[in-house]
Amino acid sequence: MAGALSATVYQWLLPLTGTLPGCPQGERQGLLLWLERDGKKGLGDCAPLPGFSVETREQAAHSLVECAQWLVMQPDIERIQEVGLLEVIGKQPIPSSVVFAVEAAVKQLLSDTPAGRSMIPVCRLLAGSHDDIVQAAEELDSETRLVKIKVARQSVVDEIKLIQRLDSVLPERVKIRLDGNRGWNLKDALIFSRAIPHQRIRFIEEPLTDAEELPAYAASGGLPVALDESLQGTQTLPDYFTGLAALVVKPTLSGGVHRCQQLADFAHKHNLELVISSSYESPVGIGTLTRLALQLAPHTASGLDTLSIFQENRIPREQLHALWSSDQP
Ligand code: OSB
Ligand code: MG
Repeated sequence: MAGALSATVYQWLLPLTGTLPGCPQGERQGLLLWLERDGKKGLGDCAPLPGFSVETREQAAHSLVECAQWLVMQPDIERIQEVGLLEVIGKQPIPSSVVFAVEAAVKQLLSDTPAGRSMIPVCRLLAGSHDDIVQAAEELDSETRLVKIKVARQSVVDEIKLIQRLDSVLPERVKIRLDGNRGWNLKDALIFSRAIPHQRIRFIEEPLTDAEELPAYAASGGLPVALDESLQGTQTLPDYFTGLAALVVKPTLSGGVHRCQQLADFAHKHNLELVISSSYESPVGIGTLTRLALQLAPHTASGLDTLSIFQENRIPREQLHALWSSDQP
């Protein structure tokens, strides 16, 4: 017989080395679900990202406390691990970041492997002005084999020039992942794609404002396509099309751990790369994502370089402030 489950919901605030859009200057805030049972613990990070998450942190906090109160009365949390939180709780709408935190905490509590640090290949994020990006590319360490660049932010001509400059400075071994964040129409995406060296590019994430045109883009000489935004805000699986190369799964934004496993099955079935990616979660959330990547896609570079904007790679205990606890109801 398992002992009683205790749960605490904390708020955290961590210093960054820069500032994220929509976040207080130099800071990132989020929530943490802390479960304990029979001397084992399970932690789940809940960090809605302003500008990307539909839920606010206040809405997530309210929902996470409700879930924690519900969880400590559940006799069978194993079932959450098997079928996912939404199935067990009865399909009421729960924000994605909250589903992620609950499923992550339950999964860690029920796992037998200790939460040690493991190595997985990481794709380096190169950001800033085009000059900053080129300079960072010139100074890459010898381990790096993949870099990620955001495009569709400046004129098509300037974005083409950036990729051509990168192609000339990057060592042969380094490939590029591009991310358009739905910034282009079909015509501009194709002008861009036809003007850059394809052998350098692994894939482009979501180049098009209208994602329904992605199959046409791929069929007209576009780059291999990865889905990211298309996987969010829905429970259904994407439609496969020729030219689809990868799924970029951000469990905080795309519905949690169980949904991530379903998307991993889809990726496997269609021979797609699965990239476990982050949305500026705390070091605890990055730990969950690292273990997921190790389990589901150990040989694919994950998108977890967001951690490098945090000043520390742990949450100091004094940065945790309890919002609710089953021990002091
Ligand atoms: O557009 O892929 C994005 C992080 C937060 C929000 C959106 C995105 C990202 C990343 C994560 O790019 C890093 C990565 O995927 O390599
Ligand atoms: Mg993306």
